[in-house]
Amino acid sequence: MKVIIAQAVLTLALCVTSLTVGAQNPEPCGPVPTENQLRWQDMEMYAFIHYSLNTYTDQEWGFGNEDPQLFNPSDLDCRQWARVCKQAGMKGIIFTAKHHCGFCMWPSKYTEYSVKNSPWKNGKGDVVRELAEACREEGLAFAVYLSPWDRNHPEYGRPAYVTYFRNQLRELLTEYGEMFEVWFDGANGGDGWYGGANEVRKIDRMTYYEWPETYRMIRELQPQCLIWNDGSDRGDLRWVGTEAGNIGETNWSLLNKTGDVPYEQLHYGLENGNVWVPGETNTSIRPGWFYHDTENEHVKSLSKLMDTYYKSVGRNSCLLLNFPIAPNGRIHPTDSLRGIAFKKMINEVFKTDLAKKAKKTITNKQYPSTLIDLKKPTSFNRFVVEEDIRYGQRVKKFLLEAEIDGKWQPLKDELVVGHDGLTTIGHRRIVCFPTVTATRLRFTVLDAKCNPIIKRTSVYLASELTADIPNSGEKRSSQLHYFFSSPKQMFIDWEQEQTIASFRYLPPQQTRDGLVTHYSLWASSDWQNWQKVAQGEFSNIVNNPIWQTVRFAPVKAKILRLDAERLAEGDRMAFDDVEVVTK
Ligand code: FUL
Repeated sequence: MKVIIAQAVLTLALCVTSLTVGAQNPEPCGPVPTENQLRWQDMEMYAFIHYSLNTYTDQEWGFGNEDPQLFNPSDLDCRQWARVCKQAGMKGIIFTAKHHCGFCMWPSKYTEYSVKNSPWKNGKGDVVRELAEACREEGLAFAVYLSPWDRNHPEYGRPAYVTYFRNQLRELLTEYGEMFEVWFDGANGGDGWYGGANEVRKIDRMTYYEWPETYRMIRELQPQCLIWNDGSDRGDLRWVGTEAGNIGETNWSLLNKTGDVPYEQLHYGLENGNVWVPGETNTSIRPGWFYHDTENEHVKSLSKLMDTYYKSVGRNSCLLLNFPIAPNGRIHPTDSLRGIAFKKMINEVFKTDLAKKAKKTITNKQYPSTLIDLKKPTSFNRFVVEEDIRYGQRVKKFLLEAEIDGKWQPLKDELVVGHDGLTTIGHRRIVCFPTVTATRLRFTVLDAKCNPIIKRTSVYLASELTADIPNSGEKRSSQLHYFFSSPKQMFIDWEQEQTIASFRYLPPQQTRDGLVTHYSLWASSDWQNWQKVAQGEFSNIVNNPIWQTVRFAPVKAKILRLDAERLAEGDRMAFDDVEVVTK
């Protein structure tokens, strides 16, 4: 074994000489990735698929009492999902085998709340199996999302549920072939149906699920499988603290093995952390995770997807991109076309490395540096650099310069605000900047934890994306007259009676303070008599603060009142915008 390692190190030292700046140091520099994590990093992009009863109730979080009879797709086709994902450049699929509502997309022998009690295929269907097989046929890796929070199960919150959860996981890990990842969502809003109890159940997310025991079982049953977990015990991958589709420009693949992980560490990692836990950037191709007809116009634009790519894969992360399934059982054509266009655009941008034949000269005077001579004036706007992370993540700060009209000019990352953005590198860093024309450019490592081991420097010219479809409409648009009578009660009034059929709420985008998670809506025409028109929760609003739409039976009224029943934080309701659809 020792000999093999020594040979590997020697080979590395020889083949990276021309691209390595600084003295060779194949000794690991701090924590290093496992084989599984290295394989994961190479996947770069893989898909999420959200599909459950929510698809038929137009919800993001089911309460747990939704009727299995609602699950009856006319045209469910897992092969279509797999084909679309493959053509969109995804290397695998993570499927919501069970979302928070508890409904199982496979006929689990541990519950009646599953596809086996739905009309689809007369209760003989198994979505997990169909998808696992479709993935194998397309050469895609397969994985499952199994929500620890279960709003259906009567025992949720008690020890018996943990056994149930583990039994389900064992079922999935033993009967559906190899999985590359298991996804344990940390979301928990407390309330649920819970077998009819209809109450709030609080758990201690650090201890309740007994993760060490579950991890042991996963490692034993599927040693290649990665564990994603955003609560308590450290898994192999971490959440990045947002569902907007970006990770920090500074992104260390490290955390500490124990202790809390605040937002900054999720997003930026921890420079001197003692364990390798890289960030996986998850986002949806639409505003929500589940399919909603109202979002058909808000599928992410190509430029938004490219921006997401640069801010995930281009920042030492992998991209987990969600494709929701429409009620007919297929990925909607808008999403599939956009996904495929996205992959084509990535191929287009990274087709020709303009520095492939360049002369690269490495110097190590004050700082280790690579001079890239392109031999003739060349236009470019993307720079790609990679460290050999098998030996740890090292670079803390670098400088990129182009020689324009005889003068060295610094280039900065145009996707970063406030500083030049040239900090960590890791597996891959893509620096985007406005097009420059130059013959020579220079890459210099200004600060590193150990001698840097750089395995790639490349230069590209991306075409500009101009004609684009506007994204998700998350901007202020309201012309309504609204005012407050208390910090938790908002009124919207009109001169005359209106027929009102829906209300929309855009939560504050930069803070959780005042964000409404539970609401009731009331209508009146005389300020005296109020009719309740809707009540509920804005599911997942904390992690994904997008427009929330509440539809109700049309009502004639002069005033609409929003009561904030519960706030995520603070005691004063906040909003970025509200909208009311009147007829
Ligand atoms: C969140 C969940 O609450 C959402 O519904 C979705 O599954 C997303 C990927 O993770 O935390």
